[in-house]
Amino acid sequence: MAAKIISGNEVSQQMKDEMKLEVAELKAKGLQPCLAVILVGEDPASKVYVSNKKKACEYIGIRSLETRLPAETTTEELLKVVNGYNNDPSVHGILCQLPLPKHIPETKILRAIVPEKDVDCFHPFNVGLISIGEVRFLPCTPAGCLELIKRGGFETSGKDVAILGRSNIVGRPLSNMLDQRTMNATVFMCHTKTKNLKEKCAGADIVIAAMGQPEFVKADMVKEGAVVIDVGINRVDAPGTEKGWKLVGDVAFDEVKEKAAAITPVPGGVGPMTIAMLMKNTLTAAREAAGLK
Ligand code: BQF
Repeated sequence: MAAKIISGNEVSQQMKDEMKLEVAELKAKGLQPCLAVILVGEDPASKVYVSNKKKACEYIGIRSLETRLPAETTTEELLKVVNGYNNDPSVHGILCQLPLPKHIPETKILRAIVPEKDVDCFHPFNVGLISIGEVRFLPCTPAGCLELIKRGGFETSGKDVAILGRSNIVGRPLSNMLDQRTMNATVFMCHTKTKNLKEKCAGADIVIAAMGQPEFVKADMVKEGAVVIDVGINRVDAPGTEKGWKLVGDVAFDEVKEKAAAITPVPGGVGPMTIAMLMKNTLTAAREAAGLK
């Protein structure tokens, strides 16, 4: 049985169309949602991500502001920019594109964004809210994974979920969300020191691969009929192609798709959903700032 391919391109497009209508309503009430993006340095992938975010804002009708700073920017200079946006009431969401240059402490910057505008949901206060099941902002990539499961027509309740990777950005918040009473999944977190990882994955109803290893998850690690969500974005050599490289996920797509009930592609899977969820958080921030709902 070949798997259903859950398209993040399609689902995110649908969400963006829904949000477009919502923004039109907010504008009619005199509210113009606004997202501020800070990019430090010249990382080419980061530039693409920032441009994806700006394009999504434009499509939906969210105003977007951008501050580009050189790689040599000091922590103090960056904090000034963050504070400027913190204190600007017309700005509802603020994000600082990661990764930051090595001399800038990420945690210090992420904690400087006021929690009310923390649309990436990286501030420890918002992370804490997630872990106690109080939802304001949703961490974008984890929420994107869950939305793909839901809109793909699959349940989490009573399911065993294997999460590969324990990053603060994906694996950890996902596990915090999935075992809440709203989702009712049983989670096992897998990482480099996990024993019998293959067997643990192969026992799961849902596998979420987020460890950043190209095509790590093979068919023998996946149960027949499982749902497989691929968070990985790895650039690998592809001799003979135009660019000389291609993007692959953390899942060996071609073999796993023959065994799974559903699988997300890379690109066009979780990636575009991350952007859609960021837009959703920005609307939440704007609504809450205006005292709506
Ligand atoms: C797609 C990100 C690692 C580190 C920092 C669409 C994106 C990616 C892929 C995108 C990501 C990854 C983002 C696709 C934002 C997701 O078509 O498959 C969109 O823009 N992302 C980021 O801002 O920072 C990252 C991954």
